[in-house]
Amino acid sequence: QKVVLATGNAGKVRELASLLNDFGLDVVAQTELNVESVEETGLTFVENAILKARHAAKVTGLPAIADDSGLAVDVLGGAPGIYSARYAGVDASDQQNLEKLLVALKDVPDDQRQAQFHCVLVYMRHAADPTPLVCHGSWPGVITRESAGNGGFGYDPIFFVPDAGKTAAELSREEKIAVSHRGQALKLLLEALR
Ligand code: ITT
Repeated sequence: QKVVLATGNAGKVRELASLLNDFGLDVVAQTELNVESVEETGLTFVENAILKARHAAKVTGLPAIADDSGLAVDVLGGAPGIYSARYAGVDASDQQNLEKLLVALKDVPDDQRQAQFHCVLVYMRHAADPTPLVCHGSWPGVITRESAGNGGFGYDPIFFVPDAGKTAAELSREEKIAVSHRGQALKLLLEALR
């Protein structure tokens, strides 16, 4: 079954595509099908994931999977949250977003730096699917004071995982997906699709 992966984020494609293929889907990234990114006007991860999946399904005529995700920092009241990709501006790089977060938390003591990653994965059979599959995963951690590690993407270098004793960017791809927000959402999605 051919499915479009409705994301322009190469980090998400790296973490999701091969596992979806192993499951038996024939995953094509939206960039390969010239699907443009859609404006994320929703106010929740769920709404934005549905917007992205619906758009890709409409343009390609294929079933679509979308990932909307972000980092919620407790002391910031859950920010940047759904705005994680645009935290330092509309065209901000991962590095700029991460640096802005370190500055925002500059005076926050070590015991108040808890955060959670969230990931919502949506599967839509077609653009008008009235019952999309919606799966959520979350992952707790602590925001560090400086970057460590080269793996992963986004905020991974400053997301310390207490159980692992290192940042998400210091985990291998396999180690990260086994415990991450995305890995948990993916597990639920594959169970629902089975
Ligand atoms: P698409 O909408 O095309 O999928 P995007 O990068 O715009 O790509 P989002 O709107 O879902 O995706 O934004 C996700 C943000 O959360 C982005 O800043 C990521 O860097 C960050 N993020 C999500 N999952 C992450 C992870 O596993 N590790 C580090 N950062 C992550």
